[in-house]
Amino acid sequence: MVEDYSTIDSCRICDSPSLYEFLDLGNVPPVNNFKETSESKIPEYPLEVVFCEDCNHVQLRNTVRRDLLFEDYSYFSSSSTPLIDHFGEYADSVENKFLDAGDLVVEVGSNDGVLLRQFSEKVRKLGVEPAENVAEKAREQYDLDVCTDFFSLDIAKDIASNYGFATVIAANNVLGHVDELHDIVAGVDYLLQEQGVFVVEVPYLIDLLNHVEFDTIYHEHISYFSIRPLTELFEKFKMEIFDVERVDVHGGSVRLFVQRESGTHSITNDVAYLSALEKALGLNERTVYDEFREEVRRRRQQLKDLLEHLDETGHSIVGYGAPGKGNVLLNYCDIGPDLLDYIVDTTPSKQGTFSPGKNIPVRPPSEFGDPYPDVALLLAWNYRESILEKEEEFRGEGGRFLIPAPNVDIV
Ligand code: DWN
Repeated sequence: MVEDYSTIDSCRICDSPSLYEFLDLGNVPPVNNFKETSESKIPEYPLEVVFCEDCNHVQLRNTVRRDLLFEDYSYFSSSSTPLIDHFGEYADSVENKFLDAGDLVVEVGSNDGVLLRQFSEKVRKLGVEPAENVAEKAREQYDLDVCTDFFSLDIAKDIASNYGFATVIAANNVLGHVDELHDIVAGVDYLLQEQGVFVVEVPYLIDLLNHVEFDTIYHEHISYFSIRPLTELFEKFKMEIFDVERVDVHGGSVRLFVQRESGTHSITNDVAYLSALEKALGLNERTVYDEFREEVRRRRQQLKDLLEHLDETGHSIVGYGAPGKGNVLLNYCDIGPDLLDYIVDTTPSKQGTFSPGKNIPVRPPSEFGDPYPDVALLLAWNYRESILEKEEEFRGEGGRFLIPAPNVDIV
């Protein structure tokens, strides 16, 4: 029988056996496996986080089989308007910096085409997306060329023979989802032109730790990146990070620009600044991770106490947004249908389903104001500004958002 998950005994980047476990979030269901009925049970898997004492890479101890997580995927990037704007800026910036007419840009993990469709028609575009249901949306709605598969060295060879070599390869919120990091970078190394650029956007470990973003830790996210271990990973392929930008998306991310060591882009100071910041904050020592664990436990107690008090004092409470991370928060903090009447979400494929683990019904946004609840737990806290603006009437009528991160708050 094929096991649902495997367990590492060495670091995915440097192969060191010195892995220090600092956080255990218990057994959690795959957070994007929304269910058709409240009765259907889905398996839960351990969620333990380890820190490599040699290259400092933070990663999950267990790897859930990727077909269980990504084959029929419920996450569509374009369901979040702020993300459409974010990737519009990204496409403009990358095209202006690195692409000429006729160049090939390949996106690994292209989802529903939220980025690719925003490059101009002057460049050739190819998506690689393993979830057929999501890839189909990119093809049908935006006429994009998408290869339905998990990117790898073998896929890179197929692409090179059919489309040529890429001037830019992009991978956004993807590298963290990959168990075989060396194989995906080997694929990039093969497919990238000699002077090509690999653009990688990933949530940033410093923001995760500083804002106690424990809910972003789940089985899809195998790795939690910082500059130092990524530098070591790319060095193995004679590649280097030559620039980095911090971007305000998904709780705080970094956008890395990577070239071959023979590349002509000069290395900016920002790469060294962030490496120095990581060392100054102690990301190379156990203490910061032990402190994070204690902060997570404190956050769990704060949220549970506040929600139970609001419930006991007669307040109606719903969840706002059904992000994957929301299901980590609900399961780890034991927040169920006794506290939340329902969750609203803009993603059609999530509406009418039940949240994995806690079986809270997910409904369309139209039900939010019919009637308004007293309190909305903002599970999609990373879109705080746009959601508070959108729900001005709710707040004007006395409704309040309970914000779980970066600090517990009511606004
Ligand atoms: O890596 C990943 C991150 C980047 O995106 C994937 N593994 C899965 C996904 O994680 P997530 O589900 O936590 O992502 P979001 O983008 O924070 O999800 C937001 C959810 O909230 C979506 O389901 C859409 C919904 N939403 C809403 O209902 N009303 C979003 C906005 C902006 C809204 O106004």
